[in-house]
Amino acid sequence: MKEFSKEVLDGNFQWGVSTAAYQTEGAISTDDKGPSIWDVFSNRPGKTYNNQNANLACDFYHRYPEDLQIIHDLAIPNFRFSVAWSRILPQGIGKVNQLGLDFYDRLIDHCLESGIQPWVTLYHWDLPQALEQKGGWTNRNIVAWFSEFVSVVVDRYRDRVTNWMVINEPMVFTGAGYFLGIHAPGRRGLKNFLSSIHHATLCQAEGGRLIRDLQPNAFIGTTFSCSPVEAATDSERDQKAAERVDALLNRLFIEPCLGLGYPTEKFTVLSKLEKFQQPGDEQRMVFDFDFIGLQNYTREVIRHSWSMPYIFARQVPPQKRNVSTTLMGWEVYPNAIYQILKQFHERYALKNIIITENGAAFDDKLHDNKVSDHERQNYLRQHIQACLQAKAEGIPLNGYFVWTLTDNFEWAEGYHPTFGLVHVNFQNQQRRIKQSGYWYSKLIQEYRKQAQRLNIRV
Ligand code: IFM
Repeated sequence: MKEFSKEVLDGNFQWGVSTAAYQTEGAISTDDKGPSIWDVFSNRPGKTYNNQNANLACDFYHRYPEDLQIIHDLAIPNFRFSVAWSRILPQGIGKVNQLGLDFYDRLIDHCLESGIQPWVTLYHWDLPQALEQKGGWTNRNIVAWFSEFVSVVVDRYRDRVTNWMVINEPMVFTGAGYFLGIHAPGRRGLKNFLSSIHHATLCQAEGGRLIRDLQPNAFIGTTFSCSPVEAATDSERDQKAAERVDALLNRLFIEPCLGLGYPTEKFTVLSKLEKFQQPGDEQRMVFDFDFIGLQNYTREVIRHSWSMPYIFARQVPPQKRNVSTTLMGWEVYPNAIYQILKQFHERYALKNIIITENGAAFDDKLHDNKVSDHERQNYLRQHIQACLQAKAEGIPLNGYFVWTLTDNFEWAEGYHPTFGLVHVNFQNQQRRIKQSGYWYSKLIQEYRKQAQRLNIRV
């Protein structure tokens, strides 16, 4: 991508890279950190790939200066990371851990000293275990617990952090953690799922309101995982199945926050959410975010299936469609990110969208101390092109963040799917910038240069 068209050059476009606390920090009990649900889950036998855990992960807790140096050297201007709730409130509520606050002070200060803007996610799936013992996301008191956490964090860092994201991918942590039981805390069943959905929806909006009150100039967003959903055939049954999956994956969390309520008409099981709703909740679920973070990796092809309870739909796996896939088994389909941007734009007329995650896991090859990862570079190039195409067509896309900086702990999949722009040798924690990292850096520089040439402020 050497030349960018005038329509996409925008001096305020935010290029960045994303990470999350549990996937990188390690130091799970250092400096009085309390256990999180992921510390407990990944240390139980049989829960993750090869029983791997993130007790050490990338040791970001100690090595953040080195990682920030890499971001700085690659001239990536924005860094998204999350705050580990149980580092700051080891029991989830109550006593604040000064050492935990100090860590994020050091991290944020170091970002700013290095010319890197911090983008902070408040909740990226690592609930304090002490709160899980009280019911976790299934307990409505989570709204008060989460509010306490948000207030402590925002109050502490509002003088240095402007960009906040309230919750990361609520559909994934409620679906995988409270319905399928394949993520922490490993709960299953419709009741756990629906209650956690409703409470996450309330927290999403309440978190936004709290930040707004504490920091009127904050730039507040929240993030959603999303994929365009296609029916495998034209049959009415497959079309309806695809609509149910779309309601679940792409509509469930954004619509209540826009004041549209839950998308029950397309997926009637969701009407059971009423059971957890109290008078006034419709209004409590609404918040006018400054931006919506979309996180896309692939598309879904869906057919009707009687064997899947409630949803009566099943994915047609990419492996059966003879298409290329990543190490996660996800189809490589760059048009997906364009389609999903268009879908969100056409449905909701959002004022500001940022791609807060996009990236791919491939089997990287290390030769002569170099990591040549052409597949990732191609993947990123095609996806960025698709994003810029959407922007050129008038979709208010104002940023793009690669998932992720360093190879890290990919939840239940452990360390084998490597998504990083930077390779990590997990034996000795040595970092090596991959080809894709250098390529991404060049792309950002080229974009900025061209924007400057047009006298667009950068
Ligand atoms: O690693 C995850 C991240 O934590 C949330 N979004 C998707 C990524 C890749 O699976």
